[in-house]
Amino acid sequence: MLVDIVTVFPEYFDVVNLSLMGKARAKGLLDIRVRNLRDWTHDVHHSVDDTPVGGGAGMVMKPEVWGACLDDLLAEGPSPVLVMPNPSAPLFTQRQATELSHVERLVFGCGRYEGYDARIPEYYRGQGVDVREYSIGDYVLNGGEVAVTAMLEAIVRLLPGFMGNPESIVEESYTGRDALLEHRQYTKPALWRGMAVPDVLLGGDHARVDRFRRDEALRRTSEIRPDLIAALDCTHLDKADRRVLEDLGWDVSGAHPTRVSPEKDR
Ligand code: JDH
Repeated sequence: MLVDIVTVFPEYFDVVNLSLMGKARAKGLLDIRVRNLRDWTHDVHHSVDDTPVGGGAGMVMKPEVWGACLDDLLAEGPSPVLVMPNPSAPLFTQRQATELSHVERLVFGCGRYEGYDARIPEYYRGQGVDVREYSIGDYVLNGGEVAVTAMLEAIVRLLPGFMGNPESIVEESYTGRDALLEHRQYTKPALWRGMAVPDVLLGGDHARVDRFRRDEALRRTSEIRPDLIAALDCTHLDKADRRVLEDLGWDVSGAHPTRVSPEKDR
């Protein structure tokens, strides 16, 4: 996979040389090129931003500099997917990570200030480029760099041959048949500071262990992420699953689980 990252803080991406991403690069699975957006400026101040048209606080990234940069990058290699983090875009999820792990080339554009001129993604879409704007979560960052780092790590760990993953490890939480939070995990010792590991996990009965973990996953997901329960396909639930969910106040007779009664009534 070939990755270009455009940023006004290229040093920020020294992090991609470390740890697992560094290993993927060393293995030849990944080639990351970090570009300084200011290299495409022509004025003495190397400015990349200007005041917002229509007024308002802060500055907005100018389209001309981005245009010059992206034209050059697009002319270079295979046609990429262009990813631009944006706090007001749809959420980046495991689905997007999986999808993007299959592309040959990615170009990430990191905005700063109050964001970038809206015509940048619009222009490249008009040129036939697959442009994706995503947010990594409902909190405010100062720019796209942290978002690109998170997206890239989520994508790169899915590459075949990365982390010793055989063909795909795509069957993980948030994708696949059941998108549940995981059960809690324990290691030795069985008793630590007076706190015991659940007995069933020490018993060696694999069927009981599996059921215990599945029940816990359902209970914890219902409590912490009821949205994930509501998105489950009921046809994928076994008898024991249905019982657990019904005990937790879900109706599992439809296509997807629904709350039997509002939370406040239970
Ligand atoms: C890219 C610049 C800084 C900060 C205005 C927007 C209230 C606009 N999950 C994520 N959070 N933040 C980003 C992100 C932030 C960025 C850029 C991504 C480029 N910035 C910036 C504040 C605003 N703000 C949210 N509204 C609810 C007003 C830009 C991100 C991602 N991905």
